[in-house]
Amino acid sequence: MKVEDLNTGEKTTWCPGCTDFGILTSVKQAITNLVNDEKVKRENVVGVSGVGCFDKIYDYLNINFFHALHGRSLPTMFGIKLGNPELKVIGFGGDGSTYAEGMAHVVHSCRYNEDTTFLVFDNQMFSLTTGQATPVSEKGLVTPSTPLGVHEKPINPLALTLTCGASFVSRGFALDIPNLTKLIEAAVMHKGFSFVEVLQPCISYHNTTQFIREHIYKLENHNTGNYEEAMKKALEWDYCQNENSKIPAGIFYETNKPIYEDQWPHIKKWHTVKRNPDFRKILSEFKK
Ligand SMILES: Cc1ncc(C[n+]2csc(CCOP(=O)(O)OP(=O)(O)O)c2C)c(N)n1
Ligand code: SF4
Repeated sequence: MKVEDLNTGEKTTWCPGCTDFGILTSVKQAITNLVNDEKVKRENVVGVSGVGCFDKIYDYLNINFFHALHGRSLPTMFGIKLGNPELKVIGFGGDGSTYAEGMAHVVHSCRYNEDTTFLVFDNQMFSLTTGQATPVSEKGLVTPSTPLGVHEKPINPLALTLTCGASFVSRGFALDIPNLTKLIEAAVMHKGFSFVEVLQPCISYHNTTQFIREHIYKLENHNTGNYEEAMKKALEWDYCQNENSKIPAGIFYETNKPIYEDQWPHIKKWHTVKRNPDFRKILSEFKK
């Protein structure tokens, strides 16, 4: 399989130069590598996205795809996985929709540890709606929704997902395609809930490209099995733009623990059972 086989031919409507293109390229390369290495079957890959600039990836990626509601990628991914545990589910979210409207789902996907992969395109901004502050926007940021500046400290999604029990916690950068590709491959192959934060500067409303380039560094000699070390690294950057900020990238934490599907063996057979539901009867019950 070639990377180009994943093209859809759709015209892209992201702003020219948007760093979302870097994530799209990495996702395509990662899927191609996994399929060619026979680790994943292409027909078993299912993408899920919500609503935001990031979500347009479903138009540009030629795989099975479900376009869910704003902030609801995670429960949709969970439902697809439960419906057919043989599928490799890769979900996409924006920081706004994920940590504002959809926050509760983050907590529970980490707890359930279902075997899915979730990429958050983190531009610290609600970009599609022209640049309002999100729960990860830095303190003091002036936007149309925060004319006096953001008052609260940003949440730290890596510390949060670690706390909630995610078994794979990582951070990549949209403009570092080789490392992001490797990270996505590792996340997809990890058995359990894989959380991938992708720093994705929005060049139109919140251009942090230079800041991230200057402060990001690759995690090396880091013990990914050590929870305390992972938490220490997660807290190293507070999502604000300080001169002395250090932004670690790579796999922070990876551990094996029971996945949701394995605790309920009977669900593994659900998708093989032939059902013939009487939809008229079901609908009539709701009309009562
Ligand atoms: C429940 C609900 N709330 C708000 C919106 C409006 N809305 C659509 S896209 C969007 C911004 C998305 O921001 P984010 O998830 O960070 O993705 P980005 O556009 O930055 O990629 C908002 C607020 C909506 N569609 N549905
Ligand atoms: S608004 Fe920002 S995130 Fe959206 S397409 Fe343009 S540059 Fe990309």
